Amino acid sequence: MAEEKHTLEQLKRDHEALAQQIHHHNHLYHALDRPEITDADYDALMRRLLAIEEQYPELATPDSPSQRVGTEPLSHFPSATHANPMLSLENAFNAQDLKDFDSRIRRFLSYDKEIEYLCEPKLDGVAVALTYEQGKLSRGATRGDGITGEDITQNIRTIAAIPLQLRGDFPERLEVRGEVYMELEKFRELNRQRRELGEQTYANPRNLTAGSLRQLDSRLTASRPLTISCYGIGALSGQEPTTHAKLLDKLQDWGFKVAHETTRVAKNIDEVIQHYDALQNLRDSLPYEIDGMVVKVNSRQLQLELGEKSRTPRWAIACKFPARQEMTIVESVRFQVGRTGAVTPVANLRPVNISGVTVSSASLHNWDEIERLGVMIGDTVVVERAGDVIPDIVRVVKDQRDGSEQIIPQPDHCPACGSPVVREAGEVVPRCQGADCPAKLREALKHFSSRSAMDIEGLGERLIDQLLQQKLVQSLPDLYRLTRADLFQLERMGETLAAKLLKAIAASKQRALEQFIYALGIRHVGQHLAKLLSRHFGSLAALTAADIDELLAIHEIGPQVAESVVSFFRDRNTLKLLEDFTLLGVLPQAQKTVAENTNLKGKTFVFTGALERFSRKDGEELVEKQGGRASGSVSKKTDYVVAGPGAGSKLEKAHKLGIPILSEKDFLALIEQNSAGVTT
Ligand code: I6G
Repeated sequence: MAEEKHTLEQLKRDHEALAQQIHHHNHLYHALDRPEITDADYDALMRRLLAIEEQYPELATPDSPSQRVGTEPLSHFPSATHANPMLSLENAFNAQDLKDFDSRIRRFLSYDKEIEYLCEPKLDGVAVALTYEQGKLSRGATRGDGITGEDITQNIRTIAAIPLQLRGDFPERLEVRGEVYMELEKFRELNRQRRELGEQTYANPRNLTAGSLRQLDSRLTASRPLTISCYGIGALSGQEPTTHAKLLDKLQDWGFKVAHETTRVAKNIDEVIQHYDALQNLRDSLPYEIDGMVVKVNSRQLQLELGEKSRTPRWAIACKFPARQEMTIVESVRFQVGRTGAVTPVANLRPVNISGVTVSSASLHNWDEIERLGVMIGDTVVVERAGDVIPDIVRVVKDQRDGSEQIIPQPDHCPACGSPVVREAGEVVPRCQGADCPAKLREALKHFSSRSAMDIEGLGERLIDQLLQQKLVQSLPDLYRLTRADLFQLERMGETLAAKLLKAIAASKQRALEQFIYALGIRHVGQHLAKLLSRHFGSLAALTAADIDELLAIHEIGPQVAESVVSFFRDRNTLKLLEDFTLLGVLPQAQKTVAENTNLKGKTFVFTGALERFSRKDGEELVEKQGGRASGSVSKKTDYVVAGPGAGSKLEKAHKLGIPILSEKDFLALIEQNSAGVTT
């Protein structure tokens, strides 16, 4: 009994230490953008924490970093009344509006000195209010109508940049306000993956953020790369900072992410106008979408004197940027074939300049979207640049029609290989059925060599096109058959470049299993699920052999993904592909768990009874791989006994000594949690 208590106390301490470490690294990575450890080391810390919580679920408290992964779905969101209303902002559109704002303020205050302002970017996201009690996140709510929003705490907890526990000398009670958003690069990557899969792409990062926050299943929210920028408070116990700039510094000290890099103090309204122009020039190079600049009186004292009107503070204004929309004409429509054969329509536009960028094509997404817009060839349309690299058609200007417009046809043959295309029930796009479609192969190669997949440096679109033209590559494994002599046939290919490319191709043979799974381009399996599958199965062989039930048993995997994975690995072409890869030495590496980072480290295991699910030797090997010890006899030093049917005296002795007894299943679960991804 004493031993068991000792183990529990120790695990609690380990858990606390791990949670603190994870919170710390989370903060460095997500709030400060200054990581100090690798992703793999971070994952290892998380796995150790999860393994402890698996054994002692009571340790999975709401402020545990494990809560970032989401929990059971809700039936609805409870309503959440704000302690103080979440106000909106008045709008300004130009320098004159800003000057008028300054004059109004000075008149109201009868102030003849210059007013200092703080200029902040207005991120295009979703406003939330985060409540902290005794430093712990207790509620996350949407703005709603400003008085009452929705309680989305479960979803808020999944956002890594939102602290679950405050740092430093935080106040007893605090309500922070901020904008949840998605970085453009993350948004584009998601859309790129969806486009390849022939799935409906998202219109802009804001809509995707709003949709992600409104998921009743927080596990889905957890899979979306959301982040936050905090800009104010709704309530604060204790002393308030004297300026808004100091408040932002405080927020950062307490662990929140603030948009420091684009926030400026302005001595007077003329400087505000300069910042507005400068920020507008920066707009296209920022990693997130902004739709304006928020100007606030910096002094908290003056803010209090100015107070608020019915729904807006007098001391702040949002100076909007012009919408990035223009009108142009759809001249024709072309069809693109993706990696999975999805045929998607793209509008060729009469070139138009939208805030400094010439736009000559727009995504039409699919035929549902064409129908929704009612767009035809020859139509005048409003086009918007809104986050995605490919602009969107917002609407058709129907009163510009003269009757010459033509319906956009749905192709019945693949524009690349001429094979029939079929649109299956429930699908929004038709797909090319050709097994040897060059367009599919081109896209598959692009995907396979991309950074998140096999990361083959130097193998870009241009080179892929050359390799295909010369018929040097006719399948994915062909990449690993390329020789120097082959490459020399290509235009502008010298000794150095060829050597570099061959080296990069060879290096990719050892990529992580999760990258390889992603690179295979299994339908519905993006980076996140590839990682999950890699962790769960640990080897390609195990994944290939998995059946639907095994896949469905994995948290986050539903019938659509399970069926897609099974049918992919049952396909004869896939088996041939995998065989070729193996013969060519492409041996993806499951992530090795560092023995130091497991909670089996230093623990002694005894196996007894008839083991049915693995041999004793395998069990002992697993323990040793994780830094533990296997022993043949039970003593006070034994930490766990793994008992199968028919266990006798060893089990009895373990009971007497109060040693935890694990079934084979418990043991496997412990190993699974602990070693997700260990090569066995
Ligand atoms: O909706 C908002 C976005 C950004 C804001 C805001 C903001 O500051 C950067 N600030 C205030 C004071 C309010 N709404 C009410």
